[in-house]
Amino acid sequence: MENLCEIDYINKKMAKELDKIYSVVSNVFKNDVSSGESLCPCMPSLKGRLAIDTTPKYWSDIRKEDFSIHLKNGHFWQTQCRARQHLAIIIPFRDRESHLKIFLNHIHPILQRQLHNYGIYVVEQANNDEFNRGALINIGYLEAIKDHSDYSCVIFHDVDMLPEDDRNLYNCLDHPKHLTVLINKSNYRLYYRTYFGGAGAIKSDVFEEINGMSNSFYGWGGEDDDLYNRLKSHGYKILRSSKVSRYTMLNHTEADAAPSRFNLLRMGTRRSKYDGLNSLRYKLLSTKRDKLYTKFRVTFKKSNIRRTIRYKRKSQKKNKPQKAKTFK
Ligand code: NGS
Repeated sequence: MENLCEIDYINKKMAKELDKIYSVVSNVFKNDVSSGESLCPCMPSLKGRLAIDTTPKYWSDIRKEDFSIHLKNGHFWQTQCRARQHLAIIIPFRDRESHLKIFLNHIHPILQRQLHNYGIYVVEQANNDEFNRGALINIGYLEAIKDHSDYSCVIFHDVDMLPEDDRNLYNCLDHPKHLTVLINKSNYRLYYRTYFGGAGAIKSDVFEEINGMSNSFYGWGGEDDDLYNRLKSHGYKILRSSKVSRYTMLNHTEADAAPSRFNLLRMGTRRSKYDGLNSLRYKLLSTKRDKLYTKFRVTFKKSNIRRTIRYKRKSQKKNKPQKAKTFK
């Protein structure tokens, strides 16, 4: 029996009702979190709407904050109660150190208040090709489970997205959950019905079942839509909280959209069996263990990924999905 919370802000009606009883419930649970053996409550004591601090930060100041005290390598283990889930938070990354500081300063206290066990993994693309968000998330997942095999929930998270409300629970349910539903940049409206970008939570076994994300999307756009299509084709629906899933997006220059993305999307679900976790070839250049995060610096070759895909397509019928390889 998994430790999933039945309560969540999944639909508007429920959110309304929960909002009404929120203050009462949080006070009740505040007194209930005492024994190290008891399961953490689904609705821990939370703050609700948060102030968003986007001012530039120094690493040394962040490390002095209260939330840093019990962090090691970006990992936090609950001591007050038994956490329901163990989250691997995966951040695809390149050249955004100022955002990373603001993000970590903001997210750590939220995850700790939500009573999770978690590890934060920053996955940095070292090769100079266009950014490949899907491959980085896949690599982050594979390296995270090597680090700790008991991660039950994968959270992929763009570094520029700051949650505005800590009742937006970072946990996995049976179906994948989209976290970044309402973003300031879009005037707090959902971009489109099938949007699954920004940040989301997928159970680890579901992420493996769909073979992770596609490794083929270089440059901006489409890889999140492809993930949505993969999940749909495996019979999953995307859950969204209303009202509390609000985000501030940090400013940055917009990348050029990749012209190839529509073609890749069209063939996406057919390709998914041999383009994903099982076709990754990458090299782990270094692992940095910081108090606030673990960073994997990785490189992969465009041609390698493409060649693997072509090869797999020819031999698809004969071969079962293979384990990911690192190249030397
Ligand atoms: C869609 C992109 C998604 C992207 C979304 C929001 O058009 O990858 O916009 O982008 N899909 C395609 O291009 C096929 S945002 O405005 O947040 O940068 O996530």
